[in-house]
Amino acid sequence: MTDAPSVSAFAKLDRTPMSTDTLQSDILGQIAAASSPEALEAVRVAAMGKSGSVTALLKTLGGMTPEQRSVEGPRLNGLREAVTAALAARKVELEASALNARLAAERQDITLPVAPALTGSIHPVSQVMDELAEIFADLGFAVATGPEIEDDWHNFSALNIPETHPARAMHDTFYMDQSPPGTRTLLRTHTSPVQIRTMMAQKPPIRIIAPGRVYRSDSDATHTPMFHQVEGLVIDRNVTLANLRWTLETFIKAFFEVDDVTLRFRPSYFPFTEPSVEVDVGYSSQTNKPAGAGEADKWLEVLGSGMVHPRVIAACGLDPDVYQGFAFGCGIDRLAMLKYGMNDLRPFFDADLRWLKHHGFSAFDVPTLSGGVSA
Ligand code: 2U9
Repeated sequence: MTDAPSVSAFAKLDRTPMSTDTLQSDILGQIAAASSPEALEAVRVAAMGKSGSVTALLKTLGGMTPEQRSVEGPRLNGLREAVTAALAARKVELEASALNARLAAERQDITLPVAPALTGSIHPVSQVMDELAEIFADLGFAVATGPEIEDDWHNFSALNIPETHPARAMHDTFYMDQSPPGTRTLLRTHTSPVQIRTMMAQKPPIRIIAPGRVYRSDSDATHTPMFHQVEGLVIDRNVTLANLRWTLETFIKAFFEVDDVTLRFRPSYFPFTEPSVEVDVGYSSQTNKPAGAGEADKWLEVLGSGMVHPRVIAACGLDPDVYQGFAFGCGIDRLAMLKYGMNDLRPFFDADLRWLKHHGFSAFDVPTLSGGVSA
């Protein structure tokens, strides 16, 4: 049963054209005077709500004669539209002034000196980078760096990844321009171009690690579009897979600070190494740390590696019959997660002080091998 007002209800409202105009200007005045979203909502309910003044008038249309309706319909709809538009416009104004008030209240002068309570800590990624540099320095490796904006050739072609190679698609590359393949610039997808540049600029023996930011178009709990990698390269005469194995074993023991760590070397494939080897670490779900044969109950992949492909050595202008080498690569963020028991990659880049307070390191905690790298 509907309760459409009758003509008499319409009559009872004693509506004249003047009273509609008065009502409209009265409501518009109330809207303009509303100084908060709550006050505006009260005006809206009083006018347009179920028992609102405008709603009551609109209901009278149902009881009118066609002649009355043809006159009153457009007038009342005009009233409704004017009130609706004024409500929407005032809402936008109130929201904008609330935002401005909040921005003014929360204004920070970033040129002021940092308050003692906010003094920073070392980010876990920086801590791990320092630990890596310390461990590899002890093994005779220098730290090498290079540009983050690279070209096709240094990022792909020199690494035996030709234009048609599926690895180019696999890397989800961020290209910087639309130039033809071969001359395009891109955000480096790995730190390998640093090793290419080093091989082209220095004579062997070469022993370097290349830590730094890399970029791939990928995002979920374990992937971020920017992440950190460390890669290592050794080039000399008479370098063998045994040298690779010893180096990685020594590194992993020092990094995880576990002497009897168990490692598994699995055959794999990368275009830039042949043979290629992936390295898994035995892990204890009890301690959430790498463990010896007795306690480890699962394998976790930590590294990719292999003997540098002869074509890569030749691309850098060296004779692959004289020089060989090994290379390895791993995600620094992943190393930090494994070592310090974090399970989500995204907070690494949120700049959340609570997370940093929990996981950060004191600036005085400089990693040293003698003190234990993370002591
Ligand atoms: C040169 C020659 C060879 C570097 C290597 C890997 C294997 C590898 C991935 C691990 C996880 C990258 O962060 S990740 O996605 N890397 O598995 N990287 S060998 O090989 C090179 C590099 C440079 C001149």
